[in-house]
Amino acid sequence: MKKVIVTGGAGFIGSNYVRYIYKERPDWEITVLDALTYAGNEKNLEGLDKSRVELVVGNICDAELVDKLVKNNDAIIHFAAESHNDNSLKTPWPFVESNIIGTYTLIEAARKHNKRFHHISTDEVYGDLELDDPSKFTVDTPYNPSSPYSSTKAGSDLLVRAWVRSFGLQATISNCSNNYGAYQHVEKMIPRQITNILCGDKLKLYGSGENVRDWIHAEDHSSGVLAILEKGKIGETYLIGANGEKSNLEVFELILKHMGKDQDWLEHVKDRAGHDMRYAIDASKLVNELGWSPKYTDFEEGLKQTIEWYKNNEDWWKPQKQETEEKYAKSGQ
Ligand code: NAD
Ligand code: TDX
Repeated sequence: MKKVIVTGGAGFIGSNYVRYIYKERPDWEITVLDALTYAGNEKNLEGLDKSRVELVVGNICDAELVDKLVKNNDAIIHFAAESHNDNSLKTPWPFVESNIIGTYTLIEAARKHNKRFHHISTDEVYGDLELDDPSKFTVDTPYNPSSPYSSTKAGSDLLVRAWVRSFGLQATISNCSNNYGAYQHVEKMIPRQITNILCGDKLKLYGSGENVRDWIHAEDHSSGVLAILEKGKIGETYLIGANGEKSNLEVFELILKHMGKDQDWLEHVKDRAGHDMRYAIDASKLVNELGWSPKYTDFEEGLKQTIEWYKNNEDWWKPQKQETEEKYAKSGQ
């Protein structure tokens, strides 16, 4: 493998992956295929040598463009998606289009040209767990998605599985838990709260805050994806997670602590419709079969670094902030 396409490589996790393989695989040529939606940002790829990383601004639903790119590369690592649950509850169609039709378009090209395909998915396809349930999601957990976002991701996973079985597509799938780190759009929970404080606004907690998310640093997601791409068994699904379960309230309290604010800065707002209670990943298959392990095992330390990044990169997030908050204000959140 020398020439790879990274779809969604100008987004949060996709650009982390591009920077990761740029460093770890110096002989690879990388083509980023990204539509630069509101969530994509060319600045996420700044500083990378253009002779090794080419940005093609285009849509994964554009079959002609996709066919041309896939034909000329060895592998496709597919991150591009509409990714935010709250948006999917307001306007579901872009999620159906990008997540389902976009994935269909890519796997048809990969099948035609017999190319290696890795599909990036989420733990949300499994639905949610009760707070007192001792179990975690495994690759055998039945699909039970709750939102338009997670149901379109589930649909895209099922397409990939069917293409493997019926057409022999050379594909693997990974389902990862909640990512955090630099370059995450301010619509998502952690950057929203950090940048709210930096703007003099309160933190906005949905409902009671007892919902649990299983946090992983984006760079650990990237190293997991590279391990699966290179060592994973064709047709298999791997779960990526770093044992980072925390209630939302716990995360909010850590943000308050490290930004020197008290509980008065915390505001309870309207809950999300259909809000999943708890996600938890059992990543033992990835750890035991492929020898992967996460580097960022101290969430509080990773969160402190993330807070510093947002403090130091106001130019990056400021242009997204007002529009994002206006959208939230309309829904009472
Ligand atoms: P993001 O919203 O930050 O980035 C998505 C990128 O995809 C953007 O650059 C956008 O321009 C691009 N894109 C969207 N639709 C496109 C289209 N039709 N054609 C071309 N490009 C398009 O998302 P993210 O948080 O980086 O998530 C990346 C992937 O990881 C998604 O597949 C998501 O489902 C998955 N995932 C995310 C998380 C998380 O915590 N954020 C966890 C598990 C899995
Ligand atoms: O302002 C907020 N206040 C709040 O309490 C926001 C934006 C969110 N929340 C809550 C909702 C969730 O319980 O925080 C939790 C995390 O919310 P998000 O950052 O929106 O993430 P989530 O819905 O859990 O989904 C994320 O992880 C799985 C990603 O956005 C998905 O792309 C990924 O598949």
